Amino acid sequence: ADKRNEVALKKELIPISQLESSVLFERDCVSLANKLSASNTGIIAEHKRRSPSKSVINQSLNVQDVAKGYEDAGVCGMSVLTDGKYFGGSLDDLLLARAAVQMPLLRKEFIIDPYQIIEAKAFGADVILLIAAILTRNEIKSLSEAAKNLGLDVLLEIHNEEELQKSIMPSLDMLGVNNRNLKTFEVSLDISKTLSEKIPHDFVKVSESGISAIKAIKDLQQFDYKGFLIGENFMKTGDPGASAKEFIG
Ligand code: IGP
Repeated sequence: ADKRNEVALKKELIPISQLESSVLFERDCVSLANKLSASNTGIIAEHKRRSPSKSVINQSLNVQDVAKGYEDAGVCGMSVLTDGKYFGGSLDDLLLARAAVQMPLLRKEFIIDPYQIIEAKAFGADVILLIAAILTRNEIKSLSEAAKNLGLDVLLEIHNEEELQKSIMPSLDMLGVNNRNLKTFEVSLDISKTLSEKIPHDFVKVSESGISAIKAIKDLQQFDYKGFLIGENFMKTGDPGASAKEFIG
């Protein structure tokens, strides 16, 4: 509910007509789901300056360099946090990353309004995140369909079976299991392992958060995961691209 008020109160929104006439709005999106399906490593590397659980992670690097480093390392895609309040990100970060690389970009944001999806597309995203914990089934349906109509991929994030059952629908491309409990910040890869068999096979499975070793990826691949969303483990080093490269070989 907090987030809803924030979006509603946000001043000086760019008019939709202006977003829709931007150059990037015409760009053909690159499918992250397809890239993950075709990859042996499946890394989605995140740009994350700080977080509520860890406070400062890395405030000194610029987003273009991080994006280029990740792309050179051979990751499948990049997640760009655009939330300012909790993560210190912005839509400018997304735009700067877009100008630097060709790979699919995920707009990492608390999306609750179709306006944010139009914004995502106009600022260069290929994929949006929807979080089951903060949306009703009807909202997930209308938001995911709006994204599909713009050619964007949809990653739906869940943390338990109830959220999964509530969310299953054909307008989703990827199902992401967040290993971190957003309320307690507790992290366990067992969440991904337990939920894996409940997720229908037609969705590309992504494991999110708390991944800090190649061994963890190998384990999760046994549970049918194709994508691995990694932020802190790469961002906490001086050279996130080089850290990602170690995971890809
Ligand atoms: C990355 P980590 O532990 O590798 O830094 O996690 C990503 O999964 C995490 O940032 C995340 C997130 C979110 C952030 C997952 N879901 C929803 C904000 C909102």
